[in-house]
Amino acid sequence: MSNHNMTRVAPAGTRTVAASTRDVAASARNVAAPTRGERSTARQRGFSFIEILIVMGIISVLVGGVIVAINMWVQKGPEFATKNTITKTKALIEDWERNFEMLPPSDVTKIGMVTGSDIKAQKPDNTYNEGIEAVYQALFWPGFKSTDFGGDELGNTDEDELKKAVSKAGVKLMEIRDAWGSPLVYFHRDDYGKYQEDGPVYLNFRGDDVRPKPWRNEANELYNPSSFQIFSMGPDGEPNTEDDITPWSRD
Ligand SMILES: [Ca+2]
Ligand SMILES: [Ca+2]
Ligand SMILES: [Ca+2]
Repeated sequence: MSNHNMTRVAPAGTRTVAASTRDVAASARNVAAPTRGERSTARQRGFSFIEILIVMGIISVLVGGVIVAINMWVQKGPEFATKNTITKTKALIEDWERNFEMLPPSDVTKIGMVTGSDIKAQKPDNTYNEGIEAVYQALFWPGFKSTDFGGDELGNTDEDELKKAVSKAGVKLMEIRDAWGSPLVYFHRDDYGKYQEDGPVYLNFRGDDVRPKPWRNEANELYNPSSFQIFSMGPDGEPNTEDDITPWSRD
């Protein structure tokens, strides 16, 4: 085909296209104009209803998910945090034992003797929370790797302090605590016997005196007889009850 032929054909095609576009536009006006309002109203109604259903469905799924998440956080959050703190502290105590070939004593005045250092802590002003206070001091003792605890993991329910710091733990006799604010309980194996009848005095998050005892199983056998026990008094702040959190299974 020559160029001449193409230029002659083109206007005819353009006219045809233009004509058919006019036809379509005209028929669109004829057909669409009277019914557009009705159709869009009907469509709006239909979509609104379906949209409401979909949105309600999405909202109920989201709300349900959020409620489940909040419930899990409220119920499991503190428990989870407490388990983590116990697991971490237990591992540090085990490292401490490997390092000094002794477990941390439950008496802060004995740490110097156990570690073979000349440092001797004075006798604390009170006997509250002494096991876990001694652990905290021991974990910062010279010769042991540095230890980190988050602010939420520490408390001082009995607000006591040493007159002079003996370690990087500082003067305050801090306790490693659970997520409800009670000190964790620590028993060196040597404590099991003496605390079987009368446990040491701990001050829980409510400010109540409680007397935790070494945990025993249903057969009345001590857990961890040759090492130590560390546990949380749980949400009720009462030791040796069902809600206590122990790093060993009590099933
Ligand atoms: Ca104390
Ligand atoms: Ca204290
Ligand atoms: Ca409890």
